[in-house]
Amino acid sequence: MKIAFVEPKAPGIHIFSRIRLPRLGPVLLATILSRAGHEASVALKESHPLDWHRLIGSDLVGISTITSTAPRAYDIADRVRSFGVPVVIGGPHPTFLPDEALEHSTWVLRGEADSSILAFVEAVRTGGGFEHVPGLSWRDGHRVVHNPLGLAIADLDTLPTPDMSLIEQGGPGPSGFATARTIPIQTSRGCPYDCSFCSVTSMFGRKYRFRSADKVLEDLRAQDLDDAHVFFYDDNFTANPKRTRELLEAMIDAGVTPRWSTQVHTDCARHEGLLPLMRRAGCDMVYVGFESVNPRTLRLYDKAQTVEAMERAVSAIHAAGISVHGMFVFGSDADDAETIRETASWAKAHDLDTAQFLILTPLPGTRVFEDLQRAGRLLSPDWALYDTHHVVFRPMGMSPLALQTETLGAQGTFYSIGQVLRSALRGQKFNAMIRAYAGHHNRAWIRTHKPFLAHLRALGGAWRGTEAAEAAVTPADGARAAEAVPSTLPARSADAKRAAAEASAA
Ligand code: B12
Ligand code: SF4
Repeated sequence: MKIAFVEPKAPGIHIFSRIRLPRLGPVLLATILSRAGHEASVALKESHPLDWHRLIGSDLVGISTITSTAPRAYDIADRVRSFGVPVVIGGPHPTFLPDEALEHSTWVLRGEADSSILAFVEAVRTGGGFEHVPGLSWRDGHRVVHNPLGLAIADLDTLPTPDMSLIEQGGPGPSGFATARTIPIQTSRGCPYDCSFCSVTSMFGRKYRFRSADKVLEDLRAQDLDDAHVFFYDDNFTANPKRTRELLEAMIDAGVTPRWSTQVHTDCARHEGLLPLMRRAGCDMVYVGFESVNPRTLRLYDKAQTVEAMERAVSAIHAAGISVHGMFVFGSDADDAETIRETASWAKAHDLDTAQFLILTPLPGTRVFEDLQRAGRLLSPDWALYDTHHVVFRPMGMSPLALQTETLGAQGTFYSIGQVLRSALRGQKFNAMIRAYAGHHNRAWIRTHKPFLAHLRALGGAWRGTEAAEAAVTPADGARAAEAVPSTLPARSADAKRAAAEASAA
C-alpha cells in the first residue's frame, strides 16, 4: 500500500520554527512499513509546501501530532478525507484525546504504534480485523470503539534504524543558526521520574527501556557523521547509569564519537565519573530540566530535585567541559513575579550557557492538565496556543498577563544584547549566536503577539477559585476587547541595559 505520513508544522513563530528536526515516530513507522514492502514517505513540518497530489494519491495518510500542532493536523485530515482518502492520526495528543481526533480522522492509533502499525495497515488493506489491533479507536455508527492498548515494545533492539531518506525533500536540516546537520537518534524510552507537567511517562511509561550499545552504534554508523551533531532524543539519557556507561565506553572503543547532546536529570552529577566519560564520548551540551529555584514549585512539579542538587549539577557538568542548556517552567501555584525573577537571576548567576524559559502548559495526559481542567482554570480551547510559549490557564499567584510578561522578561534578560556581547567577549561564538537568535525570537514574538497580550490583559487578575466561566474566553474575544500593548512589557529593558554594562565592564 501507499502510505504517506505527515508531521504538521507548528503554528506561529516558535523558537524551533527554523529547526528541521523530525519526531522519530512517523519516520520509524514509515521504516517498518517500507521494510514490509509498502511504499511509505514522511512530509516533515511542511518546510516545503505539502505535496497534496502525493497525499490524495495515497491509500492511507498517517498524521502525527503533538498538542500545539493538533489544529493543523485536523485541517490536513479534513482536507485529505474530503478526497475520499482514509486518515489515521497518532502521537501524544490523540493518544489522550482520541474522541476529539476522531472528529477529523477515520482511525486513531493510540500509544506507541511500532508493534501495532503492521496489523493496522493489514486491516486497512483487507477491510477487516480492526478489533484485533491494539490501541485502535474508530467510530462504528454512533458508537466509538477503543481497543485496549497493547504492551509497549519491551525490546527496543527489535526496532529498525529510522530511515531518514523516507523524509521528503531530504532529512533533518540545519537549524538556521548552526551550520552542522543535526542527526536525531533515540537510545531509550520512558523515564523513572514522573513530573506533573510532563506527558512522557503517560505515553512511554516509567519503566526505562533502552537499545543495546551495539544497536546504537549501528544507528550511528548508518548516518553520515562528518560535521554532524547527534541529538540523542532520550528524555533522560542517564536514567540507568550502568547502561549509559556501557554505551559510552562502546562508542569510545569503536572510535564513534561525534559531537552530541542530550537531555539529562540533575541526578547525572551523582554518578562518579559519568560526566567526564560523556565528554570523552563526544558530548558537548546537555539539556537539563531545572524548572525553578522555588522549592515549593519543585515539589508541586514532583520534580524530585533540590536547588542544591541543581547547583551541584551545573558545577559538575561545567567541570567536565560540557555546556549546560537550562530548561525552566514558570507558573506553578507557588510562583509569582518574584520567584520567576529569582529563577532567571539564578540562571544568569550560574552561567548557564543557554536557557529556555517556558510557561507551564496543561498538556493532555498530564496531572497538570487534569487538575487545571477539573478546576475550570483553562483559558482557551485553542490547542495551537499550547506550545509552552502562551499562557493558557489562570495562574494562582499572579495574573495571566504577569505570567506571560515575566516569562518574556526572563528570556529577555538572559538573551539581552549585553549577554550576547558577554559571550562574544569570552570567545563563546556559538553561545553568542544562539543568544542573539533567541533574543531576536523573543522580540519578534512580542511584536507579533500584541493582540494575544491584550487578550491576557483583558482577562484581569489571578485565579481566586470563582472564575470557572472564563474557560470559554478565546483569544479573538480578547483581541477585540483591547488593542493596546500592555504597559508591563518593557519590564526587562533595565535589566538588558545592566547586562550590557556588565558586558562592557568584563
Ligand atoms: C525531540 C523532541 C523535540 C525536538 C524536535 C521535535 C519535533 N519535530 O516536534 C524539539 C527540541 C525541536 C522539540 C520541541 C518541542 N517539543 Co518536544 N519532544 C521531543 C522528544 C524528546 C522526542 C520526540 C521523539 O522523536 N520521540 C520518539 C518517538 C518514537 O515517539 P513519537 O514520535 O511520539 O512516536 C510514537 C507514538 O507517538 C506514535 N506515533 C507518532 N506519530 C504517529 C503517527 C501515526 C499515524 C500513528 C499511527 C502513530 C504515531 O507511534 C510512535 C512510535 O511508537 C519528545 C518526548 C518523547 N519521548 O517523545 C518531546 C515532546 C514531543 N515535545 C513536547 C513539546 C511540548 C515540545 C514543544 C511544544 C515545547 C518544548 N519542549 O520546547 C516544542 C514544539 C515543537 C514543535 N513541533 O512545534 C511534548 C509534546 C506533548 C504534547 N502533547 O504536546 C513531548 C512529548 C515531551 C513532553 N515533555 O511531554 N521537541
Ligand atoms: S525528568 Fe524529564 S522526562 Fe522525566 S518525567 Fe520529569 S520532565 Fe518528564
